[in-house]
Amino acid sequence: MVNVTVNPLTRIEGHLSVDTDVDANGVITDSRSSCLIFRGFERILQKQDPRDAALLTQRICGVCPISHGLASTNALDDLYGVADQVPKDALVMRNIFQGLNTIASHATHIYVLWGPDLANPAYRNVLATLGDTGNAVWKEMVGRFAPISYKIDGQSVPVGSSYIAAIPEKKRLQEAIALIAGRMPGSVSPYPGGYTYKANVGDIVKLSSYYLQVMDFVSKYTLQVPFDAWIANTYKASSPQKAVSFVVEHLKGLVDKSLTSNDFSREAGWGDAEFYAAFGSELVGETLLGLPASLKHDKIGGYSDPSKIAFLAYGGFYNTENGDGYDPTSPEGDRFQTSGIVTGKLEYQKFDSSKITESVAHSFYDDSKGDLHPTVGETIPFTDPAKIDYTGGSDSKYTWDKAPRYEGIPCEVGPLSRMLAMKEPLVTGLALAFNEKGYSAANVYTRMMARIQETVIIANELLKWVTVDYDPNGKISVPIDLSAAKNSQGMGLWEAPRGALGHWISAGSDGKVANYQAIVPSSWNMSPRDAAGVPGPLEQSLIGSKINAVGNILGVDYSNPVSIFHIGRSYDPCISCAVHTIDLTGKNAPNTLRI
Ligand code: NFE
Repeated sequence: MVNVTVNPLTRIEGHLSVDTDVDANGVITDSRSSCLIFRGFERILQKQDPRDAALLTQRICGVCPISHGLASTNALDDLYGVADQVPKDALVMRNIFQGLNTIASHATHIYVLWGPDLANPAYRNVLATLGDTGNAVWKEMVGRFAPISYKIDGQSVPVGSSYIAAIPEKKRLQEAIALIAGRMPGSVSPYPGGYTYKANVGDIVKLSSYYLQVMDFVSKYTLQVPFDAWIANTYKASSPQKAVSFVVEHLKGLVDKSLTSNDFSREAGWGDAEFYAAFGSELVGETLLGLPASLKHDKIGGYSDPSKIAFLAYGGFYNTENGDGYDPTSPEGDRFQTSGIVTGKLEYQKFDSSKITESVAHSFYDDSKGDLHPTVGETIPFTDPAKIDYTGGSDSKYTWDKAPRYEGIPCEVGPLSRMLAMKEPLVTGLALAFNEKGYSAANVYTRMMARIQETVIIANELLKWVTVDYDPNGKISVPIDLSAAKNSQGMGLWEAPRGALGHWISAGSDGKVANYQAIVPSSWNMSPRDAAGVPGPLEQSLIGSKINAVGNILGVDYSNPVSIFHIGRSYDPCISCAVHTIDLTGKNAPNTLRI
């Protein structure tokens, strides 16, 4: 057994250590996910004016401040008892605000954070089985995704084209957000009872122009078919099977073109042969696309035991067809992206927020009260350094992340869970196809496809929110009664780019914050073992995967565990969010952490 630790896992937000035990065949037999920063926002919020929570929680993270601002605003709408009165136009503005952030976050992740792994030198060896064509494919991957310039065969290849293109795209989207939110990050526009800025006709015209540029980027770098055709044949397809067939036929054409014509000069994106060559699972690569069997791999980032995992979505974006007001408990139908629980076997259940608990048995917190619902949750750092133990054993404490559970089950959250919960045809079709063949419905491939598909869907809805649903002459807020906060509670359920985000607030008899708990997407995905010893989603998805899984032909290279990179990054982790300080010693390696 060899211990392979990736610490820190880079190109994510914050400090995550991924620690694995790997056997002689390169198969991961055990894993630990350690979030090595502590930030203490939940404690900072105590005794504050509740209204400041929507501003302060945006400082949890510079990537998804809007999500924290809106989750907090939802909790405040509930606390002040005005959720059922928030005007429709304020809800539309909040949707536009979040939609722009989600697209910016996904574009950054796909092209700047995750994509560069496709330029890993290991792929040159994999693709060498395709001879000159394979080498050409690898050069294209480097040319597309490399974050630094490379030399290939003595020739310099500049920094990747899609990597470079995504950066100004993010800048443009940040500008669009600032247009309707004053600034980004750290906006003052989400406010209980509504939204503080009423976009005017000029803003709508400018937002439409930003939108057209986003569409151009998505069509050119991601889809390679006209946007409307993609929407009609996937998102609006009459069945999951039809959506999958459309994409498979599209891919076959691209694979044929790439592998036969040796034409790699296209400005292309994720629909390309190389993505599927690199990620050619038996289903997608070999069975559907006819790629060589040597490119098959068994499992990258899937779950071995479907009874120990579920997919959770709280529901994102208000359903503006419902008019004014919304339900803070997020029942199905209240949100554009519906709430729901999908089991590891793809069975659907209704979501019930009372079933959420957090365990801190293996986290650096006082665990004397056992598992707690977030309305009574605590964030009390433990004080016994002797308990620090990164082995993952039954008494070990190895992370600042807590372990959220739904009815005791670890849950994956994020685009894949959202697409499954809303029964989006393409992603549902892919998940069903994997499931039917005995593979985990969730893996690196379906996670990334879900993120791409969600970008397209939100871009589609964004235009409707901006040009159809929003009325610049409408009402943008209702007043709140500050005394209503006294001895009141609020729950804000929302969807951040990385998944289900919940804020829970309780105010005391003085109307000030008595308790505040945030359970964020990366708390779920990066969670450690719980009191029952069940590993979190990232930990489970690593166990059973090969560190050099791609193609089964890499051999075992402990020094370049490329699939740990792919799997870890496929969740788009954000540790700043998950733990909401830094280690007081300033040293973050596991065996040097002291408090
Ligand atoms: Ni810091 Fe966040 C998002 C939230 S984290 S990026 O999206 O909430 O998992």
